[in-house]
Amino acid sequence: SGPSVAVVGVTGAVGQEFLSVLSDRDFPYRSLKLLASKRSAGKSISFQDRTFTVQELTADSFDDVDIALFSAGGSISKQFGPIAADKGAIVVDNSSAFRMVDGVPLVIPEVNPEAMDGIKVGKKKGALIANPNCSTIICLIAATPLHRHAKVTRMVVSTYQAASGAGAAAMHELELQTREVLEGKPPTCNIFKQQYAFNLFSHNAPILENGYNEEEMKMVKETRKIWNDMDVKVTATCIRVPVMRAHAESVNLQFEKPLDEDTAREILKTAPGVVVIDDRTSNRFPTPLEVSNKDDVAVGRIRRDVSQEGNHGLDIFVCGDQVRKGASLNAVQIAELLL
Ligand code: 11C
Repeated sequence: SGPSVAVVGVTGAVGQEFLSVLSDRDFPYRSLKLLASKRSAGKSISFQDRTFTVQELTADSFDDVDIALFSAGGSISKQFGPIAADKGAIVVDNSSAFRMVDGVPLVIPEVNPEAMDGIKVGKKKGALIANPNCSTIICLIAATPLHRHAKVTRMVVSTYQAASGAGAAAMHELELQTREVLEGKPPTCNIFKQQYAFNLFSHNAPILENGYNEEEMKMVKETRKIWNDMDVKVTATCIRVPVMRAHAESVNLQFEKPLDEDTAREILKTAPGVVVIDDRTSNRFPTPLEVSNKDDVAVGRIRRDVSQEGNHGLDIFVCGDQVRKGASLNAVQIAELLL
């Protein structure tokens, strides 16, 4: 019993993690279709004691599919997402293709599940639901409980983003370059146009006319949509760091109402999807390694912003697994809400 599920882009880093998360969470399904490009069609994938053959993604792939989890890039989503939805599938799309489209819910289950009210498997009605950008998810998992308490008026984010955000090939390139540099060889630069190992650089997303890159503007626009607050001021600087699979973010928050750091810490301790690691005595705070392969987003360095009057500002430091909560876990949690 359960819905019939399709995974689109199953051979990618997020696609593979979709399978792990479905299994870890015992997601109920009646049937499972693994879809990818022609290049990967025919490959065998073992999953839950069965061997599946990867099928080529075509317009006919979605007959009788209830839930389609997409992570094959924006252009595949644009091409096949609407086809799947027309055929009655509920598409949970991990790309940026539909996030800012009016009427497409942009959902973090712990934050705004109400945005997808009325969309359910069994209604025989397809839909598109967008998974936010990983940096936005990881930031808002921590910032939202504080926002609910004291209303964020301005948020300043600086990110330290892992290789996984640019896909499995970028993770491979980081590993390869690290070896090459240690061996005194010139680093192979295929995915990024500059040395990544032992370095960091501005996020590789295209730079826009206002000087921000697309990744930064995603944080601005997606936060407004998810919080349903067009007035919240958000600015971001996004940086790629040589870390494998978890993003870190420094988040400065300005509040309408006062919120002291002890109250903030208590709020975060009971917030869904959050674990607080904030031990000043032993200088133990969240790290990307510690949250890798974990579901929860870790929050620490919780402190009053001394540049602001009274208790109207806080600084926090957040780490979350980009492949998991930043992408696949969030999408599977959305799928769970559809049942
Ligand atoms: C990164 N967030 O870490 C990006 C990748 O809009 O889904 C994912 C881009 C997106 O590089």
